[in-house]
Amino acid sequence: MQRLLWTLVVVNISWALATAQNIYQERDDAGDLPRTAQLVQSAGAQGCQTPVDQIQGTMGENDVDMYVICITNPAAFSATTVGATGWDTQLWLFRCDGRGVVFNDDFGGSIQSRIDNSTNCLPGAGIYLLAITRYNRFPVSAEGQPLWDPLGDPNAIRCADGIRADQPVAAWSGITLAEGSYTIQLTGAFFVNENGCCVTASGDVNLDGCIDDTDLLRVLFAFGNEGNFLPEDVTCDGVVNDSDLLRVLFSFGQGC
Ligand SMILES: [Ca+2]
Ligand SMILES: [Ca+2]
Ligand SMILES: [Ca+2]
Ligand SMILES: [Ca+2]
Repeated sequence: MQRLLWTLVVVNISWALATAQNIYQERDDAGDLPRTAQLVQSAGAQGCQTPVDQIQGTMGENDVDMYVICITNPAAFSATTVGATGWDTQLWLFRCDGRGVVFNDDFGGSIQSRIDNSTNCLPGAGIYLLAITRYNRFPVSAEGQPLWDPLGDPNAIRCADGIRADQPVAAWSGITLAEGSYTIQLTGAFFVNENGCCVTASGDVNLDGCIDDTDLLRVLFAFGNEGNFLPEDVTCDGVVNDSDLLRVLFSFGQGC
């Protein structure tokens, strides 16, 4: 009898664990560009290991909410507002450097959205930026040109196919009304750590687990380079300079 009781307890606990949802709630207002995107982070959650099942937030007027998430297996990834959000959403995925990856406006006959890797747009595992907007607010390059073709099929799940698909998002165009709350359901998405997109913050430029002369050389050869989230820019301030060199030097030998 006692054994049966224990079995029941264990079964109940496993059931509770299996159905528990890891929900991330937007804090204040998530930003709309890579530099201001909100880290999907939680006390007790491990970067790229603890799954996040849902993101909940609020959409204001002309709003864009961008979140930093980890995707370890592109084939397992999906993000959708279908059946979970009541208004005309759009979902966008970007690389950390701001270039467009995949987008959907209206999925499966609804006005809500779903993105996944069914169209093979994701270049691989890594840290990504997931953004939600209301229709019709869309990302543009520094010259104001769209990253996705505005005349493309709104029902399709599309890789960046606009005139400036090769450029990072610099701003958003289009005016939208406030819409209130939303829920994005996720699969194959994980929390990130405090470094977010700055994956080489430890000084391990080539991500081989050891900080050594290879990393030092990478920084030296990239010295003076500017851009978003360059691996050699271990401080992630947009430029490779002596601060990056110092960080690698101070961590030299770690993990080797
Ligand atoms: Ca926002
Ligand atoms: Ca839509
Ligand atoms: Ca290394
Ligand atoms: Ca730097």
